[in-house]
Formats: sequence, C-alpha cells, structure tokens
Amino acid sequence: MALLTGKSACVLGVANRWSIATAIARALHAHGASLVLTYEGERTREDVEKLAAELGGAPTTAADVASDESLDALASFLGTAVGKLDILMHSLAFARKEELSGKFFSTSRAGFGTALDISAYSLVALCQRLAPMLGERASVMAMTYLGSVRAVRNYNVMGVAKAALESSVRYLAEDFGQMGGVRVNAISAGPIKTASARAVGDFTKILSEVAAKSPLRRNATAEDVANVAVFLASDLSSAITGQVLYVDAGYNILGIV
Ligand code: 0WD
Repeated sequence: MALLTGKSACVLGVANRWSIATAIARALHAHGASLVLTYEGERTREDVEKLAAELGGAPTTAADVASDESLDALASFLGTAVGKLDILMHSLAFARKEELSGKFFSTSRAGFGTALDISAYSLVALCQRLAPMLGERASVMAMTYLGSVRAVRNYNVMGVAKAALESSVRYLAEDFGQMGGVRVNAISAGPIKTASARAVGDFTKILSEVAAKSPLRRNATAEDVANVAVFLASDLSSAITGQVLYVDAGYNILGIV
C-alpha cells in the first residue's frame, strides 16, 4: 500500500510547472494521496487546472491568502470536496520586487506589512479556518528558507517573514498537537530556480555558491523537497512536530570551510 493511501491533501502555491508546490503535488499523488489544488487567481488558474488533470482530476479552487473572504470560501469548498483533510501544504510567499535587492534598512512599512501578511500570517489564517476539518494526526507543512536565521544578501524582508513563519509553525504545533495529534512543520529548502526565486537579486549567484560549497556540492531540487514533504505528510514522521527540516544539500551547517 502506498504511504499516503486514504489521505486527502490540499496544496497551495502551484503557479507553474517550476513551482516547488508542483513537485510536491506530484509526489503526494504518486504516494497515493487524493489532492485539492488551489490557484491564487486567473493568472495561474490554467497551469493549476492542467496539473490537476494530470493528477487524477484533482478538484481546484481559487485561494488568495491575502483575502479573508477567499480563505472562507476555500474552507467551505474543502468541506464539500473532501470533508476531512489530512495534509495541508502552504508553499507560497510574496514580497515586492523592490524589497528584494539593496539594503534591508530601506524596506518600506507597506512592503514589510505585505511580506509578513502574505508569507507568514497566511499560514495562521489558513489553520484557523481549516482546524475543524483536520483529521487525526494530520500534517501541516510550510516552505521556508535559510534567510530566516542568517543574513542572506537581497533576501531582506522575506527573511524576516520566514522567521515569523517558522515561529508560527512552533506555536501552531503546540496548539494543534493537543487537537488530535495534528503536526506542523516547515521545510527549509535550498535555492531552487522558480519564478519567486528569480525575483531575489543576484539569485543565480546564490545558486552557484550553494552548488560550489554545500557538503553535497550540488543544489537541492524540487523533487528532493517533495520527497521530504511526503515523509512529513506520512505516518513515518509521526513524532516530528514544530520543526524546521533543512533540504539544502547541507549548506546550512557550514561555518568557515
Ligand atoms: O529557492 C526557492 N525557490 C525557495 C523557495 C527556497 C526556499 C523556500 N522557498 C519557498 C518560497 O518562499 C515559498 O514559500 O517555497 C515556497 C514556494 O515558492 P516557489 O515554488 O519558489 O515559487 P513560485 O513557483 O513562484 O510559487 C509561489 C507562489 C506564487 O507564485 P507567483 O510567482 O505567481 O507570485 O505563491 C503564490 C503565487 O501563486 N502566491 C499566493 N497564493 C495565494 N495567495 C499569493 C496569495 N496572495 N501570493 C503569492
């Protein structure tokens, strides 16, 4: 029997075929989960519907995490489409491009607020609405990056947002652990060439630095990340919660080498 047979999953954050969420959705499906995919808006709808058709005709719906109404609508859609949810994958983030280069201290108040709202608070807003339908031992996951705990050139306010996201994961893990043993974890991925990543200034330099210096002397791929998402979604990780798991070819452990 496949690892995720009988489990239902909702994946947020598919924008196109390069999205990390695309690899995750494929892997969850391959391991037997039944999926619901969401799209941010009309711009990404077609790509998401195409992927859903490939993955056993998964239901799709709009979910703009900036909007309470949209999240309310997602909750009622899921209530009808699946009833009980075992896997929730939050694989999305946003900061204005002008905040992702230059000096961090030039971050605007509005830019700071937007990045934190879309990239961190959205996980809380989602969990608030979906808590009643999370099944026993459900698994909630979010995507993060090393810029939360280290100063990474140009990552700037997104690093602050990821720090808030990782902290939210710990608080949610504490809340949810007592509610049916629901687990909440983050995956800290190494740099992967996607549309969002390309918005970060000098992103290709970050990719080549990791490939040259990480213990495995390569970059992690979206498929590496997706395999860890399958593990965290499955009962194999039943005593892991509140953690940040690095999937970055080991880059985060380095000091001076
Ligand atoms: O190197 C990387 N690519 C890494 C990404 C390293 C470590 C972590 N991550 C994280 C990102 O910060 C994000 O949390 O992984 C997650 C997925 O990012 P991705 O796969 O790299 O990026 P992408 O394919 O662009 O998907 C992110 C999507 C958006 O795409 P675009 O490019 O259209 O902005 O997040 C979605 C959107 O579809 N998104 C939203 N979804 C719902 N409501 C919203 C929103 N308001 N804003 C953005």
